[in-house]
Amino acid sequence: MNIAFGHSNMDMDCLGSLLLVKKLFPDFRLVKSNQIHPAARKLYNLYREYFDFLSPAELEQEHIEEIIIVDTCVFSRVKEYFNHIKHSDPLIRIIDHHNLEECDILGARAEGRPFGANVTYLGKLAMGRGLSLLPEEATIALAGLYADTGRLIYENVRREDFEAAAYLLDMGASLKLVKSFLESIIEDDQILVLNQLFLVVKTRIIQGHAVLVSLLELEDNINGLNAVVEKVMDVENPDAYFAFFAIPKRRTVLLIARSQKAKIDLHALLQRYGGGGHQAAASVKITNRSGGDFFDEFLAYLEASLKPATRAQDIMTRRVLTIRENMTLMEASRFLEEIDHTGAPVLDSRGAVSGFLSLRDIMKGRRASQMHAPVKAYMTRNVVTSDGAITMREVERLFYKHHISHIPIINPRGELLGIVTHGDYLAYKKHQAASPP
Ligand SMILES: [Mn+2]
Repeated sequence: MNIAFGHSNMDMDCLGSLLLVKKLFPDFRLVKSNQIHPAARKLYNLYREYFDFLSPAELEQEHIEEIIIVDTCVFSRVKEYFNHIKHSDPLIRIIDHHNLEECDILGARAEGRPFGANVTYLGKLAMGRGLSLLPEEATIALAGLYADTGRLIYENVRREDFEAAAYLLDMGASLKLVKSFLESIIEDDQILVLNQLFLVVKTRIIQGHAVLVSLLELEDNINGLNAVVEKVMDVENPDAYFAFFAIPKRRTVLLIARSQKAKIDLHALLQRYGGGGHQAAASVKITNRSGGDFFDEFLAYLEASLKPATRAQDIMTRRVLTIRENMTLMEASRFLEEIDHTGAPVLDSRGAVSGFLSLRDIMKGRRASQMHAPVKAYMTRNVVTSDGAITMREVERLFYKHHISHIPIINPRGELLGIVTHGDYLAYKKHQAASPP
């Protein structure tokens, strides 16, 4: 017999991969993990007949010739199946999108590419063979692809993920159904906790970062708390969120943390307490401590260990080309054209910022045939300036609030130190984002 299985606690990418294996290699039977990830249970329950799964216990009497393992290459994550494989020396083929160097399954032949989803590699194989899928099969596979790529927006996404998604859509995948499977908050107790969290979350500014924190007491563990924390994160959009759940009955405190900034490395932070995960998502369970006690200690630890947030002075352009108040509009216009800028700060005779002149201001002068008038007659006088210590959040707020694209950064004497433009801000945003797990 030939069999295929994925990692324990099967998620949607794992299920989607298995379904494509069944289509690509019809002489392989799929084996079901004893555990299905809470986020994948709805999909599994509605489509279980499309998998025609064996249970691991059904392998006991079988002689296994070949095995395909999907979505993992780590032995501990497939141990539950091997415990039931007897009197066999199977060939093992691994199809995985994780780091194949971590593979510790002896004698296995590993293949795969670092695509956002494992479904993508198998989807590309199916495309290559001109294989047709039923709309239901395409829906299952696309749900897996979307789940692992955050709907094609995570940084792990490659062009192949889009190609495989396009193929699955061609095969009739239903985006409406996929969307419903991706909804992670489905249980009543999740919704209850979600509402409670919105009442207790607080934003603290720690080393310039907007850090959301909450401490909530729960009667007992509930499933899918991660999804609830992520929902709050989505709505509140802090730099990081530390959600503490105290469960007195079990004498435990659970800390679930999420970060949107590369500077806040949760895996590193939580290691001190024996927890971990990824840079952007990590958790830890503490026993025999009260919630309030651990909460206070952890916040003090954050205060002492977070790296300071990026400030305007860290990203500003320092060599700023400026215009003097007594230049004529004509001279200023030629100057802007020469330096290829749409505007520049204007300095008075003492070198302090007194205004800002943009191409639009010059247009007004041109229409009034006043190109020989001094700049100070047409410049914008109420310039929004700032000191260099403002955070990126404040920079963003100033751009939107005042509809401006430049923020001159000045010292207390009004002298120009630099300027923050949309370009500076976007370059920062592009590189500071935290990588998803
Ligand atoms: Mn995966």
